[in-house]
Amino acid sequence: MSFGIEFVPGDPVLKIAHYAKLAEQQGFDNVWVTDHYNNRDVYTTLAVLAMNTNSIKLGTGVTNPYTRNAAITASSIGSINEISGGRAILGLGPGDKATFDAMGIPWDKPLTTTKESIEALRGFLGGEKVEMDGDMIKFGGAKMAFKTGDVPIYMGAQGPKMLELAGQVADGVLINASHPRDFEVAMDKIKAGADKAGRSMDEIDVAAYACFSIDKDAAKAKNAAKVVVAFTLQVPLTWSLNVMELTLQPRKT
Ligand code: F42
Repeated sequence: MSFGIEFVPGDPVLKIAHYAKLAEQQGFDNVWVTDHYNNRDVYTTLAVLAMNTNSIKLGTGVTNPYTRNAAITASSIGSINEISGGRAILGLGPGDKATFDAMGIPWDKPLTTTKESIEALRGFLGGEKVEMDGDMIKFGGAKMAFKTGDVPIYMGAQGPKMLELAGQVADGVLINASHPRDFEVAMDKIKAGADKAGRSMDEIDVAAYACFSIDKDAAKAKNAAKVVVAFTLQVPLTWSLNVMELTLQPRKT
């Protein structure tokens, strides 16, 4: 089993770099940085983390296909992969309606948009010229002008269809839940997707993205976590605490 930790760049980037260094020293395998328009930029943060760490993997945890075109995402994560010496992971999820309403961006067909974006991203990260005429995503022959490397793509998913899609197309899944029963149900959905696509579950790194909270005072720690759990149950709008991820499957990356 391996461990990761998520940081929200609501904190200054250099503070997160310090925490990421500590996480690396303590043996964590992954650092994930969230992507919300109202926090520090995810790729700027990951670039600073790349320069301040040596071995820990660095992921968007997660970015979305609405605020960033897939070609821009490929360029950004490819740059992080280059700077970090091949340590990048691309976490992608559709985000949530409330956030995009606030930004004036239509949040249509999140599942289809995620699916088609991953298809385009696989092309870009594989060095292909991407021509696509999907329902939501279209490309007329775009191509990266540098080698991004074959960055693994993880999906943020909780819904049954999203989990099934992850089983079909993703290298990993970040499941934002805490109860063991949630993960049992989720694993069944992921497996159904994997079966449909003729994939083995060994090809998919499944991570429990569970909230944790630490304080010398147990009541204070619990209260701080309640806020995050409430948001997660309602809409994952903003996460003010760190999230720990542990893999439920043997890790491939
Ligand atoms: N969101 C962020 O904005 N920033 C983050 O940093 C972030 C981190 C993160 C980490 C882990 C994680 O698991 C999620 C994270 N999220 C973050 C949230 C993430 O972006 C997604 O919003 C979330 O994981 C997706 O939630 P969900 O799996 O419940 O999917 C939603 C979209 C849903 O409704 N799914 C349905 C389902 O059954 O799975 C499918 C809906 C569907 O089929 N829609 C059709 C379609 O084509 O899209 C259209 C149907 C119609 O009637 O039009």
